[in-house]
Formats: sequence, C-alpha cells, structure tokens
Amino acid sequence: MKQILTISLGLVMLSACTTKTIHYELAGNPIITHMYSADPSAHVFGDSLYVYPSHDRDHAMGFDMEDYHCYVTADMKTFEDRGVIFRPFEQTTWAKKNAWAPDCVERNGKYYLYYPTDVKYIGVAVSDHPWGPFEDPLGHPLLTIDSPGVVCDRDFIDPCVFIDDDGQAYMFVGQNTCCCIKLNEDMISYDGEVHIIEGLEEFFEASWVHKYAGKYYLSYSNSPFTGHKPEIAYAMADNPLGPYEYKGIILGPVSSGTNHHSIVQFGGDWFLFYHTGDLGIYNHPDIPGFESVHRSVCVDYLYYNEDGTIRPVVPTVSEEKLKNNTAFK
Ligand code: FUB
Repeated sequence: MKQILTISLGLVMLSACTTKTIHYELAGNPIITHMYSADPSAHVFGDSLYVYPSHDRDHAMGFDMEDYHCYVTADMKTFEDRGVIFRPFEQTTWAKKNAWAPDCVERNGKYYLYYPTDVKYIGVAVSDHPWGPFEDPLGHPLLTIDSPGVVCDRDFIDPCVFIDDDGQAYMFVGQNTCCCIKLNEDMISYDGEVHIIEGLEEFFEASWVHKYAGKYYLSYSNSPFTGHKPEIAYAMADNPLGPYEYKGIILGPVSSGTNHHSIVQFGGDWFLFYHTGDLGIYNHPDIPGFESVHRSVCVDYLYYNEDGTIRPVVPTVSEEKLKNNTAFK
C-alpha cells in the first residue's frame, strides 16, 4: 500500500476565530495526537480537505463531548487544527449534553455543521467559513427523535449529509434504523418526509453516503449486539434513497469498541477516515476502557475493485506517533 503521510514536527501558532490554530505535519496513524478525537467526517471544500471529528474530552468518563474542532489539509502531509468551531451547549438554548458525531457540508458559499445532542436532537449551525465561527440559525433542532416519521428505538444520532450531483441534499441519521430526509435548498429545513432506508444488514449507527462511478454507497457501523464487535459495513444502490444491496465489510473491529468512519476522494486518491483506541491504550493500558472514550482519528487509503466493490481496509498504526503523542495522560 502506498505510503500515506510523511512526518515531521512542530507546532506553529496561527490566528483563528475562536481558539488557536495548531499546524503540524502528518505521518502515520493516529493523525491527531495532541488531543483525543473521534467520528471523523471528511469533505473536500475548494482545494483542501477538511475533517470534522467529535472531541473526546481529557477527563471523559463516557461520551460526554462538548465541542467541535475543524482540521484542514491541502496535501495530506501537513495538517492544521483550526481550534474549536462550535460549542452547542454555549451557543444554543436547547442542546444540553452529548455533542457526538458531526458532519459539515458546503452549499452556495455557506457551511452547514450538522450535529447530534442529547441523543435525541439533530441541530444545524451555519458559517461563512469551513472553520467557523458557526451559529445556530434556527433556535431549535432541525430534526428530533419525535419528529413525524422518524423511526428510532435507541439514540437518535450521527447525521451525515450527502449532496447529489443534481443538487439535492440528503441527511442520513439514526441508530438501529437508518432514517433519511431531503433537505431544502436553504439546508436548514426539509420537505417534511422521513424515508426509511432498506437493504442494510445489521445497521447500527454512523451512516456515511458517497458516490462512485454512478453508484451510491451507504457505509455504516454494524451492530455490537449481534455477537461480534462493530465493523464498518456497506451497501450499494442506484438511488440515494435505495433500495440498497448489502456488499460486505470495509473495516473490521477497531480497538476503541465503537467504529465510525467517512470516505472521501482527494487529489485523485480515496481515503477512509476512522477512529481507533490505540492512543488511549498506549497512554493508559492501566485503565480498563480508557480507549473507548479516548479515541483518535486515523486515515488509510481505500481502493475499489473493478466491479465497484470496496476492498477491505487494514488499519495501520505508527509506533512513533504513539510515542510522541501529547494528548492527555
Ligand atoms: O462518539 C460518540 C458516539 O460513538 C458516536 O456518535 C457513535 O457513532 C460512536 O462512535
């Protein structure tokens, strides 16, 4: 496999809208080692690739995350942490806890950050820049577990937004059942209908939709309640709303317990972003479960077979990156 990222060092302080920007170079996994991070959503805006992870807090006892950072790279070699871009509990009146896996898309020069809170709300925040500052335009969630048509018997989390070539935007969301809404042109409202996605095997959470060679790919974490640890599985369809046909596993179980990913094309290559608990285990092998809530974002190349199916990705890890990490210990 192609060598992904070359390393070197350093920290350069740049200005940022809300907090300091940290600039450093990459090489090997995890790609974020100065803090804990999870649930990476990667998108290309202009000539750069942006990653929006959730943030596992230093003293986390559970998934009690509270803010979002934005990371950016122009070359998959150097990387910048643009600092905190949104704090739902401070910047909305209604979000109170559990700022989990976000996603961010661009439309007409504005950036829309979709995020779950309280395991029942999906909010949207808007900015003129990918790195924020983001603001709550609605004053209430965009969608909730109680919205008409939503099917959810567990946590209503993990929004992912896909904009098709015809301009229609879709938000896939949910746990145990994959719900989908068609967003309106304004990206902060939808047409009122909730579609239930069919054809996914053992769907649990962390949906992600991308398009390749005219086909739609819905990848997701399968269920930890069916006798195995969660894997990233995928299905393919001719339409964003399906029906989907199950195709198999992209990524096996990782060391964090939860499995969450995104797939993006950048500079002619395809990448799988995901998280592991390797850094958490390295820093605290003495604390059982530390790695489950102190995760780290990773990236590896992703390849397709000639028939359009995806080759399983084998996660990589760099001992150097683990050794030199500056995350909470
Ligand atoms: O990070 C909190 C939750 O863990 C996410 O929302 C899930 O996808 C899982 O990764």
